[in-house]
Amino acid sequence: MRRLSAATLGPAALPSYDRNAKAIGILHFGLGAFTRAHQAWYTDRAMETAGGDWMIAGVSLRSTSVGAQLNPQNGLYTLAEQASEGMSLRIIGSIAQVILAPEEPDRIAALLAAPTTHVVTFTITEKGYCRDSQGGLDRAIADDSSIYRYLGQGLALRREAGATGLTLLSCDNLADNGRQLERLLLAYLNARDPALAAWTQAHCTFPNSMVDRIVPATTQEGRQSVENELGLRDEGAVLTEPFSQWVIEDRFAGPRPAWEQVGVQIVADVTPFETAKLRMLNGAHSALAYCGLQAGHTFVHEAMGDPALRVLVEQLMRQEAAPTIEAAAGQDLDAYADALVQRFDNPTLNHRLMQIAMDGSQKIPQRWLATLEAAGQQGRPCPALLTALAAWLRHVQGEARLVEDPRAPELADAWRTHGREGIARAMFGENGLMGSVWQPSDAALESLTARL
Ligand code: CS2
Repeated sequence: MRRLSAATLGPAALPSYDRNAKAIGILHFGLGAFTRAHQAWYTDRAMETAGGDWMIAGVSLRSTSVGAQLNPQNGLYTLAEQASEGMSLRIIGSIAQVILAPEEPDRIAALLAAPTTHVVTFTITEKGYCRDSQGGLDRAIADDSSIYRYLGQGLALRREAGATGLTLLSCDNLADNGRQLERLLLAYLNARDPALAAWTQAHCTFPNSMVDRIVPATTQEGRQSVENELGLRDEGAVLTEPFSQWVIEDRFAGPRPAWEQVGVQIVADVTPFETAKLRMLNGAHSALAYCGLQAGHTFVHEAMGDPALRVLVEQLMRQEAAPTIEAAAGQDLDAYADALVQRFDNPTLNHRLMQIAMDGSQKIPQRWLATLEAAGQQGRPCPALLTALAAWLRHVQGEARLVEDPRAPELADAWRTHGREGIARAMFGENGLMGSVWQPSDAALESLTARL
């Protein structure tokens, strides 16, 4: 089968804008499947609708596979939306090229300094921010090969060139993601070049944003089904659900794509959307992952088909998480929970629980612990969340090869040292390994221990 590329794709299927005539306006760090189904899709449609020089240069921080998938295809790939009624395809043209960071740091710095670059976006996952358990910058990790190093080099060059500031837009599932990026980057720069930190603070902005689209890792089977429809081999194909949402705080340092014309909400305050998404969608996802795997399920929709887990997820979203969220005007949390149940039920996505179970230590503070803390302050117990937390603790106690988590060795050690009776306190009590987001009562710790 011939490979998808600008040459093999018929003109009718190519994006309507002239890709070669457009400059790169966005540098993206962490070009995985999610970006291809989300930010790149919005930007593709924004260029089609309103024009502008908003091609994306995607940086792959470690993996060589994304470049191997997309560069031979001139950055083109298929986005397939899957619903029970079938699959619909769109060719996305907004990615110009993929750069492998360790091989071409100077190219990244040059793009960060280029006057045509205005926006830098990030999907580097929770652990990519190199936070310690108290949320501060973990310098030992950050010094090594983190985004901060690349940003530091690029911003220094940009300041020298006298260019305008950049919008640095985090698209990761962290509470207050923009402010966290700002705080961590400034901590990194301040330790090396305080004048550059001051320049960055004065000229760059860090909007908060909420991103949402369920994007399972692409499988061979998925690629094959796209190939069958497209008539071309597409190594970069991504399959996703029809739903998508992007809410961005209106805090840009300079020009940006006309994202608002293609469904992006640009708002004064992202917090209620971000909190609802993290505590309800992601919170439910992580509960399904650990409880579902332990009940022998493989996919999200299978776990949702398990009556006991369905009740657990409903309870977690509606009775435990929702009451901790101050909804924005017009935001209906009950309807949101209804829609989430439907999305989780999608039988065509085959979203693996194992994919969600990864990096739990980085995810559960904003997904569960913040809810537990807020509910605790309101005097409400959270039995569903405690059940989920117990499932996570059992998960990290389990076979090491199944636990993908940057803190896995530390967590396994804690189990060895403290055992079943002491693990809850060692993790969540005063000076616990998981930091201070949740300050549990003795009763909550006992209730958690009883579930182990
Ligand atoms: C998931 C998310 O893997 C995970 O941890 O909870 O990637 C989730 O699918 C997205 O945030 C949905 O927008």
